[in-house]
Amino acid sequence: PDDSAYAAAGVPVVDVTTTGLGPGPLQQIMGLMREHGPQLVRRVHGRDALFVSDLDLVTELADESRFAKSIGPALRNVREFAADGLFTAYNDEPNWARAHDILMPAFALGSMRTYHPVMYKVARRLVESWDLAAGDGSPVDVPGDMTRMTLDTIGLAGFGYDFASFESSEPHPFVEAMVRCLEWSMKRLARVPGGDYEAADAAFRADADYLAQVVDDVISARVESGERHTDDLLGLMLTAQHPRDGSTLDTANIRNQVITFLIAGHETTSGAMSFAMYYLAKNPAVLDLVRREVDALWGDTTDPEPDFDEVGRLTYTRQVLNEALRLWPTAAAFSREAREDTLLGGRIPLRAGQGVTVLAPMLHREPVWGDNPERFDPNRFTPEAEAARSPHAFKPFGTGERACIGRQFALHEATMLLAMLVHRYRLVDHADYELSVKETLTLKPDGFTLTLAPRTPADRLHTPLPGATTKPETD
Ligand code: FDE
Repeated sequence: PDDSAYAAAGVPVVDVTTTGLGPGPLQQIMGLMREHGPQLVRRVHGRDALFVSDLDLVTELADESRFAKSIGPALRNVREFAADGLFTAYNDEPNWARAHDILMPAFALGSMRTYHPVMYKVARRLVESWDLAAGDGSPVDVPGDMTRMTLDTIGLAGFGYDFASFESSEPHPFVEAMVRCLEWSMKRLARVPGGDYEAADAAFRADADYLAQVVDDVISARVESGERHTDDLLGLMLTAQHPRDGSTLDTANIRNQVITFLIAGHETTSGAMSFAMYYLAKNPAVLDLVRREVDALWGDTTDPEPDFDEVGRLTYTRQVLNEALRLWPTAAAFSREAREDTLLGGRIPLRAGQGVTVLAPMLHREPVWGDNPERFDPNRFTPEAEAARSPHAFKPFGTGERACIGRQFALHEATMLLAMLVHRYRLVDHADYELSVKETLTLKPDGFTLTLAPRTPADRLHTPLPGATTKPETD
């Protein structure tokens, strides 16, 4: 549509060419939406992108009969290194459906039982490293360590490969290369016509080649071991046949899937845990309720080993994660495209194939969330509150058939770790941290550190709350 069509539909066009997209393109759009409302076109160097966040339009976009996932400009850039992996495959690429059908069982809730022991083992690595810091009072790098943990977890649980991230004070080179690839994908969106990007592109190529090489090592380690697991992702990819047509994944596609899972499975999850830790450190009353929940389960056990079912009982801890994902959904935007020419909201003209991007952080601050959407309040996720709210008001995992396949995986891993940390440590906001959100396509609290002190048995003596121990008071 041209400007007059947008004007007729009441959609402001905001040209940011003079300022550029800056270091935080998503936060820039959040700012623009606060100023101009929940639908707008961002124009940069003549390139237009339509963003929406109002509940009505997002509800409409979730209708799979009219809309489908769109591989927009950002994901097209990610395709340069993840190709036809699940996240970046086009809807009609045969490898999407093939891989989706083959891998779905590996992400069903029941499969989490298989991954649970590995998740626990890696969580212990983080705890051991944090115990040292608690011992000498040195600060821990929260997002850095969360990223170590999630990379090791997806590596081991998905592919039987150990990145051993806690053995080094630097992030694993795979993580550094991957973050640079994501940054390249993001910065490429802001390119100026006629600019010289040769050096940036060459550096990107080198990083992408390195990622591919690590992944080839992961795959060949498995193949050479001669083991025929079928209970992890790699095992399934190497052996499983499509349930209907018996086809298998080809080698190139397996490589793309491994890259995809290593990327999708760790940056987003570590960001979510980091934001949750941030809000716990800043909200003593919420922290106290999580403590009651974990203490009710584990009491004074020094080294509780959560079992699979216990993680399912950590309902308040899970609410804390959801609330952190509401305010800062770490995969903050997803795009939809019209299947046919249509009018969105009865007025915004969209051509078939034209993309619209949903900005989840602003959807998550819509009026449906009440008067004070900035307030961190896990009670927004009690079962009653959830039942009373549209399912489209909360979309940290995307929507429809292309929604996040790793949701249960991420939530299980994150809930267990948060509970273990809260049970074990007092969290000290020693630097009086002020939130600054770093964007590398995904979101993270930048430079967030805590100091820790071990909790004592005396810390665990709670005055019982009236009623159920894990039921928070409402205010
Ligand atoms: C997916 C996803 C999504 C969608 C996107 C679009 O639509 O475009 C989202 C939003 C997400 N995802 C989010 C998230 C968050 C978190 C924390 C996560 N996520 C996690 C995870 C883990 C893992 C392993 C994963 N994740 C994975 C994944 C995949 C593979 C995908 C693609 C799917 C299809 O089929 O398409 C996703 N994820 Fe996620």
